Order: sequence, then C-alpha cells, then structure tokens
Amino acid sequence: MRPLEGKAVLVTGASSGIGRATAFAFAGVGARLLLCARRLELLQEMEAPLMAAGASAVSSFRLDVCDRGAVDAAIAGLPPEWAAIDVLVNNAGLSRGLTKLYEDDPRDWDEMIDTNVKGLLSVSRAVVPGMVARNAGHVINLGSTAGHTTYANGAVYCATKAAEKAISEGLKIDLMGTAVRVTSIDPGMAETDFSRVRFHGDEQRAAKVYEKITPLTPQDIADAILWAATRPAHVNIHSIVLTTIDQANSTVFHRHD
Ligand code: NDP
Ligand code: 8X3
Repeated sequence: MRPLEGKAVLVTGASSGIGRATAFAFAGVGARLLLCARRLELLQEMEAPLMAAGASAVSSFRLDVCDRGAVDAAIAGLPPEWAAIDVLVNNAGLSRGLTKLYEDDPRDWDEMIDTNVKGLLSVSRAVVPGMVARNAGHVINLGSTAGHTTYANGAVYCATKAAEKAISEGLKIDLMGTAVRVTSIDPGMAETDFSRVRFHGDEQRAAKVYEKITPLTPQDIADAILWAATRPAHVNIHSIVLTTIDQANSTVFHRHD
C-alpha cells in the first residue's frame, strides 16, 4: 500500500538542501512532484534523477515566494493535471546574518521576513482554498528549533520561525471541520547551504558552524516529513522537533573530536 502514489506534492525551495531531499523522498513513494524555487536550472537537472527514483511525474517552475503576484499567478495557472495539490511542503526559507539586532542590516530582516513568513503565507493562501474545497490535503511547514528558543545574534531569524509555529497552529485551528492536515517540522542544525546563505557565501565561516558536530542531514528531515505525510488520514502530526544527538536545543551543543 503506497498512500502517496500518484499524489501531487508541491515543494517550495526544492533546488537545495531539505527541499531537494524531500523531493527525492516523495519520489521514492511514487508521488507526482511539483517543484519550485528561483534557480529553475537546478530543478530541471533533478527531473530525470527524480523519475529514476520512482516519481510518477515531475514538473518544475521558477518561483520567488516573496512575489505574491507571481505566487498567485503560478498556482492559478497550473494545468488541470497539477491543479489539485495533495501535499504542500512550505520549505523555501533562509537566514541572513548573525549579528546583534541593533547592528543588523535591515535588508536582511526584510529578506528573512518576506521569505520565511510572508512567502509561506502567500503560498498557503493560494493553495489551501483548493484543499478545503476538496476536503483533503496536508500542509507541512518548515519550522526550526530556532522558533522554540531564541539564540544570540539570531533574533529576526528566530522570530520568523516563531511566526511559522504560530501560523501552523493558527491554520490548524482555522481548518477544524475539514480533513486538511497541518504539520510543523522543526529541525535543529542540518548541513545544507543554509549557513553559506546566512554568511553571504563565506564558506569558511559556514563550515565552522558544523565543526566537531555530527549535524542532521537533509535526508533525516525528509524522512520526518514523509513519515508525517504517510500517517492514516485521521491522524494529524502537529509538530516534530528533531536534532542531531549533539544538540539539546537551539543554544546547547556538544562539540567533540
Ligand atoms: P538551503 O539554502 O539549502 O535551501 C533553501 C531553499 O529555499 C533553496 O532551494 C532556495 O532556492 C529556496 N528559497 C530561498 N528563498 C526563496 C525564495 N524567495 N523563493 C523560492 N525559494 C526560495 O537551506 P535548507 O535546506 O537548510 O533550508 C530549507 C528550510 O529549512 C528553510 O525554511 C530553513 O529555515 C529550514 N531549516 C533549516 C535548518 C538547517 O539547519 N539547515 C534547520 C531548521 C530549519 P533558490 O535559491 O533556488 O530560490
Ligand atoms: C536552522 C537551525 O539553529 O541554525 O533553523 O537556526 S539554526
């Protein structure tokens, strides 16, 4: 029994890291994959490997989730065979900078809030009405341990993930009486392009984040996403918090040789 066989799964930010691993996890159970990100060329390179991994179909499109008009147009313009989205994985997100709030570059705040909060809201606003109309669907949002405990120099990134937690809880309440499910997946440190993006391409500084720690892999998180999506239809997994064994919460780590 493969409950997601042929189901349409939209993954935002599928060109890298957790989104990319999630696409491969859903491919492995025969889903139909609708992938978006700004770097369309990376998505297109994934299409053949995803089909080889078992996807029923793959379709990719360029999308900046910060552009609400583009989000609305992309979802409204989906061809009929893709229009009914069964699972939405709101994964697109980023951090920018790791400095004291009163010394931050406000442009970094805008980028994080526009992507992690407003982008997630825009995609949800465009997709969830169809799920309600069909009385079926699952919204899976990427939160973080950063949304549970604020860490030094990360106030705004942590605030975006605290917002994600509140939005996931609120959406679940608003969907009461429907069969649409909402899950927040809240990982700790995972090695992806996340730190490279945070430090604007500074590879050395990014590598230091994972020094002497065994981080989560993107596949670990994709496993949790797939598990939540494959529970029986009456089971709603509200949240999953997962960290490497070397992390207790967003501020306590064990670094070892
Ligand atoms: P990556 O940098 O590897 O991937 C981020 C993805 O988001 C990319 O595919 C990128 O695609 C996409 N993205 C960023 N901005 C936009 C945008 N405006 N529009 C569309 N897509 C966008 O990082 P991760 O895989 O680690 O991050 C994925 C999610 O997981 C984020 O929400 C992050 O906050 C969260 N997370 C990460 C953790 C970690 O330690 N790595 C832990 C907890 C949560 P492109 O650039 O092509 O647009
Ligand atoms: C990503 C994990 O701890 O680097 O959300 O913020 S952390």
